[in-house]
Amino acid sequence: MTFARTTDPIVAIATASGRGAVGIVRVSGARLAPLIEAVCGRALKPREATYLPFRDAVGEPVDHGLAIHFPSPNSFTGEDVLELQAHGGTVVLQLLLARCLEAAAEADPVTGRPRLPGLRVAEPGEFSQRAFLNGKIDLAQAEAIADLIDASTEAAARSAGRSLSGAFSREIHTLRDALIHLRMLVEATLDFPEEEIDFLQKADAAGQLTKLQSQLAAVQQRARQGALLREGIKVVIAGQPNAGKSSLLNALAGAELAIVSAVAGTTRDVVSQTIQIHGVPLHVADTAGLRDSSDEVEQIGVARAWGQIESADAVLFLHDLTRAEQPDYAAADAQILRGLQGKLPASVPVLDVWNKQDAAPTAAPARGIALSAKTGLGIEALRDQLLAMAGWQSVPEGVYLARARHVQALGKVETHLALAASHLAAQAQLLDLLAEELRLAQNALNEITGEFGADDLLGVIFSRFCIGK
Ligand SMILES: Nc1nc2c(ncn2[C@@H]2O[C@H](COP(=O)(O)OP(=O)(O)OP(=O)(O)O)[C@@H](O)[C@H]2O)c(=O)[nH]1
Ligand SMILES: [Mg+2]
Repeated sequence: MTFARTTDPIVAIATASGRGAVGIVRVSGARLAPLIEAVCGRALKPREATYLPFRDAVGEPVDHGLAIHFPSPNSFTGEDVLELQAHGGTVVLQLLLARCLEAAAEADPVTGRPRLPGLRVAEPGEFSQRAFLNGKIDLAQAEAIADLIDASTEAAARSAGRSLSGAFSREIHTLRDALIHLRMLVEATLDFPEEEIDFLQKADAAGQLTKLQSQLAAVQQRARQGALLREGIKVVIAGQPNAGKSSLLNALAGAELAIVSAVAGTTRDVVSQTIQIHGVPLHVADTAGLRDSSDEVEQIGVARAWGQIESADAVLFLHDLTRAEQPDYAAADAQILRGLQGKLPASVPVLDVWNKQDAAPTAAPARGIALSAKTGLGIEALRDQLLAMAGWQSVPEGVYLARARHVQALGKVETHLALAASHLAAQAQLLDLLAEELRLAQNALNEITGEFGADDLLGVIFSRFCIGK
């Protein structure tokens, strides 16, 4: 969708496709009264549900249901909105949608002009886009709507709800207000250069900036947690054949997803499953055992395993404790470790997991954790470790769902504030540069709530919405 600030009236089926008890057709635009008259056969009281037949062109009922009129500006989009709640069949809703389009084009008996000129089917996200453009919600809230719909865990849904209610936006506004205050101070000083040092010192500009930085750090932490809830991380289980990788995936998932057998080289294809730990989605991939093989299919499996490892956010390097002390086993593990170190950036954690503790006579080596995929011993400890590897910390005040975009923008603010601090601390107090960094910091903050921003950015965000939202 290209981002156009059109005000054409729009219509869409707002509920999911398929069969359901109730389905909703939603219309938004200016002055819907003539359309309402045609489809509902009467005027509607504002914000009151009325049970009536929806009428076709000759007045025959298409369906019976509830009609609600939300006159502008007290509606989701800020425009006039009509909601028709009909029976939730695909055909019924399509008929109703078609009827709205048809009625819009019909000549109004009073004016002789179309009842609702230009009514068209909405683009994905266009209702939310209008809500944003009409100041009903800010950009972070609009994104939270999509995130709430897409949420795959309860924790994600709760934090999306928190963002939607404006908790995240309020924190951004608090930061912005503090930043504006500081900017005014600096800009004022620029106008009276002879007093500059004294003035900024008296107002404790440095103290204000430090406080702003620590407030930002707190918001960044919660936003990072929110992004984690939304996106999760990818965990790859790797190791030699027979180490128990498939058994571990099954133990983590609590289901027999991957084939387990005593035959080395059982797993060929990657088997992936998303599990939740405290609401954080972890996308866990079981891979083929890593070894040189002359079997063509196994070779492909091993190549796929390395492909998975390269895209991992964290790796569980599995070892068989019952064989760990055998020299050739240790040598093969050492070779795999070199491979891991060669392919993974330093930021990707690799956890050594010593499996088959139930059957192992020896104590586990000091690094990593020991467990038994078979008995479940140590699996809870692994879950906690996985959360820590994902960077999860439970934060006291609750997380709001954030996106990678928000985390990036906050990172930009951080950079500009750090530069501002260095200009302020410099002997000569580089006030012009200081002012500029503060301005850039504020721009980055505004990107989050969309108080201003490039139109193409808005287009990208809203086009990922579903139609009718
Ligand atoms: N005693 C014991 N046996 C285990 C444990 N975990 C796995 N095994 C056994 O080890 C063998 C290999 O297990 P898998 O889970 O198939 O191992 P894998 O690493 O997926 O093997 P490949 O797919 O061939 O690479 C099976 O016979 C399992 O029953 C464990 O914790 N304790
Ligand atoms: Mg396997």
